[in-house]
Amino acid sequence: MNQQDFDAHVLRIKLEGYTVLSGQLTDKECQEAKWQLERLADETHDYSIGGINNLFNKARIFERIYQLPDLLRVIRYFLGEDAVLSGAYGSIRRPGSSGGGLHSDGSQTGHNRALAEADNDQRITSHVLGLNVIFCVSDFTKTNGATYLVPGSFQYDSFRPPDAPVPGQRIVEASCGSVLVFNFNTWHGPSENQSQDTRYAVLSPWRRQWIRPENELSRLVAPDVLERAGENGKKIFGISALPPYLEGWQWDRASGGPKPDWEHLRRF
Ligand SMILES: O=C(O)CCC(=O)C(=O)O
Repeated sequence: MNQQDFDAHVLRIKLEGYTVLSGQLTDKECQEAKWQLERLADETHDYSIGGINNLFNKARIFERIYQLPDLLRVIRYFLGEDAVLSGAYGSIRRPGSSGGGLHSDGSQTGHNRALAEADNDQRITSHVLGLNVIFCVSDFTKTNGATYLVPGSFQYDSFRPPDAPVPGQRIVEASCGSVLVFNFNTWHGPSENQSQDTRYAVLSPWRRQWIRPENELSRLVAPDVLERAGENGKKIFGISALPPYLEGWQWDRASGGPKPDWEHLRRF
């Protein structure tokens, strides 16, 4: 991505709360991802978002979600060099799937989980604390259940969206292989699938390293997956962000564990 394109994506996220990076996955990769999502759904018989989770551990194709330099550049611009992946979910929306309500993220483990009484129902909007990254594994169209969102809503300080339809809400259309990136304070949701086609996606939320992730990926990531991710993986899976459970001088921050002399104190 050249500097001009990068600047345009950054500006869109700053102004509207979202952007679309096209051509991040090839058609062949999308086909493989679809096939793997169907396989996993068959195995678990669970089509809910929680049903197909931690995808990077389940097929090599899903390791691509944190290997794309243009995407990482945008994520790290907003969330810092040590931004962490917070989950990797599969989403299969069959013809006839009803739409989901507008919501913002961060309400399970993040900054919107339990606002304090003194917050007066106002969420933090001054900085980008998290980005949701949705891989369009099939085309996202006006009728097949594509994500809809309210541009600019990330700036609105109320945690609760007004009743739908909210003025300005729009369905994001994007071709297969594109990635929708949005500030997780942006009100969004899946739209109704009125088409004859299934909509496939991979949802991969990212957070600042000091925000609790949706899943403790530093513990969940499989050793071979982490190994393949190399040095970058320690940041992405939050390993270098782990708070020490030993004294600071006994702790190796980069590897998220005891220094060699204190290996016998490692907790598993
Ligand atoms: O599946 C979609 O289009 C939206 C997903 C969503 O609402 C979320 O990730 O919070």
